[in-house]
Amino acid sequence: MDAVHAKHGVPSQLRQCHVAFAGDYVIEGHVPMDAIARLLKEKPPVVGLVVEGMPIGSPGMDGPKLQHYEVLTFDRQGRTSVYARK
Ligand SMILES: [Cu+2]
Repeated sequence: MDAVHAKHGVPSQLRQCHVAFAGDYVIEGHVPMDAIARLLKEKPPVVGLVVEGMPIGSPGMDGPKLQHYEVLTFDRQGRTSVYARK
């Protein structure tokens, strides 16, 4: 996994348990589809999107109590910015 992350420019502190690719973007962690669709439409100059941790209520993380979480964009330097709040 580390090699995959390094190859695609994902800063080490943002690496999650799941990684996916959408177009030229890296999707780290449990990122919802609507955020990915928006990313592919808007094409911001970032490496990709990340959801840190494993929030309950994010895709693939069903649970009794929804947890609010943020979808962040990130760049190669590890700078993040909030892209969506869930
Ligand atoms: Cu996970």
